[in-house]
Amino acid sequence: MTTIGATIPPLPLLARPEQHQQRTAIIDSEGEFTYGDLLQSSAQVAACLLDGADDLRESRVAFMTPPGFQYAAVQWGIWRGGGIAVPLNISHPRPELEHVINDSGAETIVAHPDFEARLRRIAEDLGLRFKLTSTALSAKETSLPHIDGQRPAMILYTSGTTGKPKGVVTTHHNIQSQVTSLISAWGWSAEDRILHVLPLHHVHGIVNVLCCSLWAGAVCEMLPMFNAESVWQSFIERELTLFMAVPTIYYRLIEAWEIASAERQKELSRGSARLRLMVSGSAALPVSILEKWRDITGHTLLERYGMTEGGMFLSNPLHGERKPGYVGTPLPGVEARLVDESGQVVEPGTPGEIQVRGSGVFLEYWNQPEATRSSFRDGWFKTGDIAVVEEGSYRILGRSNVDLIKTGGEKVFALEIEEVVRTHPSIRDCAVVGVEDPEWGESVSVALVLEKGCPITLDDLRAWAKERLAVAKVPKRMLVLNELPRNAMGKVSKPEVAQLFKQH
Ligand code: MCA
Ligand code: AMP
Repeated sequence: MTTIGATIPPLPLLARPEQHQQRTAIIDSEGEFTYGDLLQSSAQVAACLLDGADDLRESRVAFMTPPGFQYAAVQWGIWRGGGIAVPLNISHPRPELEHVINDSGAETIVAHPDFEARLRRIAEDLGLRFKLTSTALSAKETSLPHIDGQRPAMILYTSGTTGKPKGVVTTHHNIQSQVTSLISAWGWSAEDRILHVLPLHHVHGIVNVLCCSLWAGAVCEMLPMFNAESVWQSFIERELTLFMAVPTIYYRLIEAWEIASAERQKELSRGSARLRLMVSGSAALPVSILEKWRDITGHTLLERYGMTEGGMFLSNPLHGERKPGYVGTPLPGVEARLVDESGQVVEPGTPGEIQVRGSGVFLEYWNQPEATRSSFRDGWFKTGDIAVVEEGSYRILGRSNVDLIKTGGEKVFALEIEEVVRTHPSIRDCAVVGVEDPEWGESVSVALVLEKGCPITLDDLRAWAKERLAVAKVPKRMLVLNELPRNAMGKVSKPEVAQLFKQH
């Protein structure tokens, strides 16, 4: 593709490619694309979405593409047209997709032809405008609106402590702050080349990897999905400098290294040692994984801590000691404090809830003013994570809500899963807990009380649940009980349920 003079937008993230039009921005399974290609294609997507209008005026556009150049072209096209980007999870079953599309009030769905069958149907049923990426990417360019950085840019769905996942709204300025903080903390430059293996509906994959890479003028090499062998092969074959992933991915990479021959192990280790930085986050990094990875690759993983509601908050240093089991100190542009239950800042060495503020912190939960209000105190965002500061570095101790589970880097809410599982005709009652797991961090585990004469296997339950719930929410372990353990108030005792799983 060649650039045919796309209008350069004033938003800093989208304007930066002007400096390196001819340089490679993205490499994916379909080929290599320059920053000029990205400017041109995103202008075409914007023109297609505008369809004669002068501004999308914050209309929500839900979109689904495989990881690759088209994802970035659509995301930027939505932004350049004045819309709000709502990325869809490619592995979601229909009910989860419908929740995101309905809740965000999306008026348009954009889909890569690979996903046409699933999404055209939903668009027709819900009466929404439907566009294929193949159509959008061949539209004729038009003039594009001026976009103010205060305008909402993106809605990402995240499980919270009530109900179904909530839409987290970030503005262009929020995203820019999240990006520039990491660019300076982790020393990004145009010389970087990052391997992208993460899903593109979370901050980790969208902001930390894709947007930072594009801001820096670096090269982002996108694999169609995570696969341990492909990642190791890329470490050997490609001239990579950066890699970022969740602990489960490092666990899988270690597993693959361990079953390789001694000769192959040496080759894999040499390949990975050439990178300049490897980062872990989205869930606690077990010290055992950090140590094993150091033995294999020579890299001490840089662990950092963040949240959909504000990007990255705390990080170990790029230069200097990375303390195993700790998530470091506030990133540039982030203020953090620990607070007790009465709202007082705790004494050093005392555990408290992490609260943060800064220009990267989100605008609001979409259409949920009460949830937005109650998640802030005096301008500080309440993360719900409990930590302690020791020798200047934060150590995460857990979460204030036991019903939030982190599995493979995905946050899921036990009560939401229970509500769905209870609708199974063979199930009278259930309780979902997260049980410590070396691969997944925590694994979603369900204790069931069955209707009389209605046996059910874990395979049956998983197959049934996969049609209704995101893969991460589908229970991995199951226990059948005569009744659920309850406390004196009659409330299900989750610690006792978790204990029963440990005993089994
Ligand atoms: C897949 N499965 C899962 C998960 N993912 N089960 C529990 N938790 C999960 N996260 C299911 C599959 O459906 C499959 O079921 C079985 O587990 C094994 O599938 P497999 O193909 O081996 O797994 P995978 O597809 O390779 O996925 C594992 C993964 C993936 C690569 C670790 O979960 C992943 O990409 N996680 C990263 C999520 C992430 O980016 N989180 C960031 C959000 P069956 O065997 O029945 O078919 S947090 C965030 O953004 C904040 C800001 C932050 O701090 O970063
Ligand atoms: P999400 O809401 O999916 O963005 O997940 C954010 C949550 O992931 C945080 O509130 C933490 O509970 C957890 N998290 C992210 N990074 C880390 C980390 N390095 N250590 C422990 N927990 C983490």
